[in-house]
This record gives sequence, C-alpha cells and structure tokens, in this order.
Amino acid sequence: MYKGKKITVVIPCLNEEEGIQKVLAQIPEFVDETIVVDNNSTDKTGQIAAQMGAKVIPEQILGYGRAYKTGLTHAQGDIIVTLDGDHSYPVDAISYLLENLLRSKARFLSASRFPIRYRDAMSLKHKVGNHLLSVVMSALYFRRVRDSQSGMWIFYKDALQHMKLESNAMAFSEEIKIEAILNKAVGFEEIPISYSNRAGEIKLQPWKDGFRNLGYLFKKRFAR
Ligand SMILES: Nc1nc2c(ncn2[C@@H]2O[C@H](COP(=O)(O)OP(=O)(O)OP(=O)(O)O)[C@@H](O)[C@H]2O)c(=O)[nH]1
Ligand SMILES: [Mg+2]
Repeated sequence: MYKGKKITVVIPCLNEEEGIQKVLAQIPEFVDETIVVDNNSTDKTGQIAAQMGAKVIPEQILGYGRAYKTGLTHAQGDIIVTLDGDHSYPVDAISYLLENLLRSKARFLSASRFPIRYRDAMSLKHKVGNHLLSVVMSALYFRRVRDSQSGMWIFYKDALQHMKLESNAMAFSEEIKIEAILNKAVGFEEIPISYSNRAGEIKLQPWKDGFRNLGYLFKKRFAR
C-alpha cells in the first residue's frame, strides 16, 4: 500500500531471466502485487520470477501488447505501474512516479526517457527512431509527446475502463498513450526518468517494429 492505495506492478517478459532478477530485487516493499507476464519464454524467466515472489501469468501468444492486455486483466491494484523486464527502466523511480500521479490532474503518466541522461543508454539509431515517432505522434494528436515509445507508465486502474486497447504488438505502447490523450476522463502527462542499457538480448526488431509503429500512428489517427 502507498498512501492508502493498493499498488500493482505489471512486467511483460520474453526471455528476460537476467533482467527480471534485477528488477524484482528492487521492487519496493509498498508494492502489493507484482505480475510477470511470461510470453512463452524458453529460459528460466518464469521460474525465477515465481521464486522471487511475483505472480507469473503465462501467455502463449507472442507480442508485447498481447502480454500487457493479459497482465492488466489480472491487476488488482488501485494504481498500476508498468516497466520492461530488462532492467532498463528505473525501478527505484516508482515512489517518485506515485507521488507525481497523486498530485497530478491526469490519471495516466508516462515516464519519458528524454532528455537522455546517460549518453550510452540508447544507440543513435534508437534515439533517431524514437524522436521521429514522437514528432509524428505530436503532430497527429496536436499534443507535445517527448517519448511516444516509453514502456514505463503509471495510472489509476479505473482509467482502463475509458480506453480501448487492441494492439498485440509493440504499438501497444503508442496506443495506450493515445487513448489517455483522447479521453478527457483520463488525461495524459509525461515525467522524465533516467534510462539505462538493458540486460540480456533485445527483443525489439528496430526497423520492423519502427515502421510498424509509424504506420500504426497514421492508422489509429485516420481510420476512425
Ligand atoms: N518484442 C517483444 N517483447 C516482449 C514480448 N513479450 C514480452 N516482451 C517484453 O517487452 C519488453 C520490451 O522489449 P524490449 O526488447 O526491451 O524492447 P525495447 O525496450 O523497445 O528495447 P530496448 O530499449 O533495447 O530495451 C521486454 O521486457 C520484453 O521481454 C514479445 O512478444 N515481443
Ligand atoms: Mg526494453
């Protein structure tokens, strides 16, 4: 519990045995429930997460969005915090994000990796791709978004009732932000965090996922 609110952390994982240990070891005491969605990992992600006290939800169908959609249906907290299983997002920023959510008018906050604090935390290719996608999203939705691809968010669970979340893929990250922006009952704000190099192998396919996510922004904007 944090200031009377029940807190759930949701982490999608595909073969993150190295990162998930580091993430779970740092989860603060006040977190009531940690859900690891194991996306058919072939390594020890599931066993390690269960041993370390997480609730492991298996999801056979691959996909970052699919993992989140499954994980979110199991979350029981009043407030939900998300992050990757690769130890690239700052676990120790959870209380800072909570304090900001409790004081904010918005019911959905996205943690922005920009401005990048540690230069080697992200390759130039990823920086350029991330900026491009964020510029396009900002232009399409008339709203400045610094980090359209961030995977660390904090929101009240009841915000989910107002959002239509469909993507099974990496575009889920854009979709949840757009849904928060479009819904007056939710509201969206960004807050800077520090980001670091991931542990273990990257699952993102930069070119393929980058172009898909770019296409998704247009599809979502104009296919209404
Ligand atoms: N790509 C992908 N990631 C998944 C899937 N299921 C769960 N994940 C998890 O989603 C998170 C995001 O994937 P990453 O490879 O870290 O992608 P990224 O954060 O954009 O790239 P990095 O900045 O290099 O970490 C990780 O915790 C993955 O383990 C899946 O089917 N595909
Ligand atoms: Mg990552």
